Amino acid sequence: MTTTPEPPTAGPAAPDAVTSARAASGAVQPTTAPVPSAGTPVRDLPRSRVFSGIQPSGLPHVGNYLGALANYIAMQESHDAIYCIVDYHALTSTHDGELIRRNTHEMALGLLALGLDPERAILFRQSDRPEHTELTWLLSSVVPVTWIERTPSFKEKRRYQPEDINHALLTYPVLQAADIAIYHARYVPVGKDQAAHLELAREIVRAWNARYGDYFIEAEAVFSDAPVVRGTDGVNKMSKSLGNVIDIFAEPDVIRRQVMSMVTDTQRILRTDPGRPEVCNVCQLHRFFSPLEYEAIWDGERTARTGCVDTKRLLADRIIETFAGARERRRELAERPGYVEEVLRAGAARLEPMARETIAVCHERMGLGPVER
Ligand code: AQP
Repeated sequence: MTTTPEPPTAGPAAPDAVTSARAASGAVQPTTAPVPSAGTPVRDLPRSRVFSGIQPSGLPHVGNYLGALANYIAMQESHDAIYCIVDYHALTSTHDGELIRRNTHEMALGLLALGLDPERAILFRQSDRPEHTELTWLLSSVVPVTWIERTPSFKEKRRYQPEDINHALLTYPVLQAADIAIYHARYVPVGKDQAAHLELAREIVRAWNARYGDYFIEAEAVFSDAPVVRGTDGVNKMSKSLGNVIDIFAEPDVIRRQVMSMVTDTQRILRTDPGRPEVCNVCQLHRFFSPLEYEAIWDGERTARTGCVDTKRLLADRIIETFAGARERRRELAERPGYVEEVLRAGAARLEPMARETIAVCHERMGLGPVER
């Protein structure tokens, strides 16, 4: 068995300052109000590469932000960070080309507005680096079909889109493994819903390494303090496809409406009934959007001094205030023609040498034709 070579480096190094998610988020969002204290403190993680991808399936919501994006932004300060708009993945559910194009643009704009800094992190569009699909094929040759048939997301999609169980949907986790492996990333900031995929990605590279010699890193998931954010229904994961989201970039009155529709503690029927902040999703979100006073808010609920409507109004104000700067920045960036496209293309160009090198090593080990480096 051969030893693992040092992975090639990506773009300029991030600054040395290693900070907590909260501090880093605040530091890179000069135009925003205080940012929620979501995010795993990353100061103890050794400096190495981070990769994560987000689907261009609409605008980011509070679940995406607290579960993953806050950590994207924090980790760009302390790691070599690579973030990707995964448009190849979106093809598994969206078959409208114009929509994918528009959503890719919108998602990139959103990430940049939230504080993702192209000087510190690489942001790119997955389909601009077609080596991802080649590596998917190469990895798929070591993946037993039973591994991917049992992934929870595949079973879920079978339920939610039974009329469209396409082959790409089945292969999705192998593409995800390739996305991470191609850049030799060690950490992957994601929400808990991605835990099974991450575990599978580790198994896939382990199987490849066992057959062809150690090369790929088994990447670790990094979860935030809010690994599963529940939606406005109070039960399910906040999710665009379930329509239970609180948007980040919507107009304030839309955000207010979404928050006011939230299901709270279902056992609190009368205004005078004591509430249970531990189960109330509105109270839980106050932990992140009212970090300095959530205990007082919870106390008000427990003693029925405050009603659910007041607590929701306050949460809506806090969410609107938290993202006001990002909303403004998004408007400014949207007025710069070509800016987003420029960032995405430059990101993909910086990654080309690393992606080609990985494919070249795989070709050598797997007995395929030589690849020009
Ligand atoms: N509710 C959530 N709580 C915590 N983390 C979440 N993430 C998504 N929803 C939550 C994390 O956000 C990142 C991007 O996710 P994605 O690209 O898979 O986005 P998504 O799954 O498209 O988000 P939705 O709203 O759930 O979309 P649909 O309904 O289309 O599937 C990931 O790291 C994810 O874990």
